[in-house]
Amino acid sequence: MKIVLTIGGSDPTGGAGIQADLKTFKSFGVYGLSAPVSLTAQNTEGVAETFNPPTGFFAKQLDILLRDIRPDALKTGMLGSGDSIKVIGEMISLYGLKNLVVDPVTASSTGFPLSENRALELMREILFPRARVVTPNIYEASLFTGVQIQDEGDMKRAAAKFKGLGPESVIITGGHLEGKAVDLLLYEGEFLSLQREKIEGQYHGTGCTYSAAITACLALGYDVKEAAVKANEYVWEAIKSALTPGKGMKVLNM
Ligand code: PXL
Repeated sequence: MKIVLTIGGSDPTGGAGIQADLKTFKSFGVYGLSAPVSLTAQNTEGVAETFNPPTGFFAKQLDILLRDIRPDALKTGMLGSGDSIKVIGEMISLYGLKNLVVDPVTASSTGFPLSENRALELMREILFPRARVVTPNIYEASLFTGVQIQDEGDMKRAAAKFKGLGPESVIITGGHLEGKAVDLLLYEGEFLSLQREKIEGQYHGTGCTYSAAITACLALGYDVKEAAVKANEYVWEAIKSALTPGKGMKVLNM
């Protein structure tokens, strides 16, 4: 069985973060490892507080794990502090990890900040150049490229600029676009746009689930284009049958 690692935040609702990633890995038939780098106190109405355990302990978690098990692919999500990113960079080099998917999480769906500013700088410096794929949503893509995104043309411009930050390929997820939902892939110099009818509503954890699906597919040996198609399909189906377990946002059914 292929093995996949997620490094990210813990979300007690199970809708986002490493919990959502593990469920997605299970759906794709890969074995999931998880290293929580940050803890959140949240429910479906929003994030109340976050706590980053000491960086030394995070480093220990990864080192002890990777000494024993080698993942076929890995993803990063919410990283909280900049120091954790330095650790991830070191571990990737030390253990020669391949198939890195970076979901450049900056804030929760309700706008609560999930990464300090220094972390954004270090994502740029350390993670993007090592990534096989980056999977920003339109807000994250705007933040890292300076391109305001309103339509598919803007997404293409932002993807081209993001490619300049070093990743092998870029997928901008466009579930938050007005009108229609478009995922825009820039892979081997070509754009591919995956369009869906927009399903209205606030869904928690779509970005985490999408990037986890991409990671699982890379571990399974699909190329980035095939992975994008499969992840788009998976998230679409999970949104269509979303659940409302609490008083706030819906969560994906998986
Ligand atoms: O969707 C981004 C995200 C990632 N990771 C964790 C989260 C959230 C959003 O709330 O809680 C742990």
